[in-house]
Amino acid sequence: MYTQSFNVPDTTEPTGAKAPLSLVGVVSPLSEQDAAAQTRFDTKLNADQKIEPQDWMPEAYRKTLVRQISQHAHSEIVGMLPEGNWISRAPSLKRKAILIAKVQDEGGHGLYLYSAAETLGTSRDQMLADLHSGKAKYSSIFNYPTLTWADVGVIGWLVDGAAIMNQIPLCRCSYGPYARAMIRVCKEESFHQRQGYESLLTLMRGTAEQQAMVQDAVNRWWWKCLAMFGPPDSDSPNSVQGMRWGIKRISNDDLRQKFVDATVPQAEVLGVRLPDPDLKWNEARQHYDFGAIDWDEFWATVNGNGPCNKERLATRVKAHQEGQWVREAALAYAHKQAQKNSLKQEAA
Ligand code: BYC
Repeated sequence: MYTQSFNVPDTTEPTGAKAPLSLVGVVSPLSEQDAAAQTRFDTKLNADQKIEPQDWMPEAYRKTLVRQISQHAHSEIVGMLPEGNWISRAPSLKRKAILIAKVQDEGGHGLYLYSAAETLGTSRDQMLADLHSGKAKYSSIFNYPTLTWADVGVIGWLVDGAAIMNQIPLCRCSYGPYARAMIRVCKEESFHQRQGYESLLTLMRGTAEQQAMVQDAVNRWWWKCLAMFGPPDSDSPNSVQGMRWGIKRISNDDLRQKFVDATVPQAEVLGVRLPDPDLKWNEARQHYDFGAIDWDEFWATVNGNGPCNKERLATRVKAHQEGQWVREAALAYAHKQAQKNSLKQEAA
């Protein structure tokens, strides 16, 4: 997918920062040229051009991208689990087909993102090992249980809605492979959000019990979705540098506000109440004011102590172990094909 990562770099580019692993050893580092390389990097960023895998980049920029993209990839594949739980219990064939397709899309997003992270010189094995050992983070939102069918609709409407709000600016991220992966991810997420909303509209046109089920799900997910955007800007250690590098384009608090402003009218159409007594339109700010988020709960969840953290990780590790034979079979097949091809070439 990201074949540009295999381009041979310009040998005059110094490697003050590490080159992708596949290129290490090809270029001799010339430290006196580091400043010139940094200037070229800065010039590209200032001109809003993309940094590509073969370009020189500061080591901290590479590390930040590996951190964010791998966390994002992990969120996609762990995000398959809460919804996957409902595939066998979807209320109709149509809903089951939609849910299977959505969960499969999330797996695909994980694959694009792992591929994008690999262009930075890390390996998929390393990223997965970090996820499985609990060293790597993934989105807090996937550590809560999906108790009823309405949760599946609410995840589509609110969780995917929050995800899109955060991910659209990432299509303009300064790192080319990440930005390009996000364009496709956002198109699919937008479909996911609409299907969630449509499923909730159907429930809201149903019985009083179905309506109460939707309201209960909204009550449980609303605050978790607001926290999903990350800590307040004043407590966000990575934001300033991330924004300077053009990785992050809009701050955590500004995205959260955009999400609230966009969601309130959707809730009105749906006929649900957002569970916040402080939620009200502020004429002076031209935005909705909203209440305080429970950051202690957020950090407890991020640090492994949410209601489903252990269950999610155990399921991921089990799925990985059970897939070992598939990976081995694919490698054995690739090896056989390579041998066949080289025999053919020798004979020709
Ligand atoms: N959960 O300085 P900050 C999806 C961490 S996929 C856990 O603001 P940054 C979907 C943060 O990593 C959704 N941890 O960081 C999938 C940092 O820790 P480290 C995932 C969080 O990077 C399937 C620390 O808190 N989306 O929606 O500038 C089905 C300080 O934060 C969270 C992405 O990953 C959190 N919610 O900003 C349905 C998008 N928030 O790494 C839906 C890409 C913060 O220093 N990522 N932390 O140890 C981003 O845009 C940014 O990384 C974040 C955080 C806005 C998440």
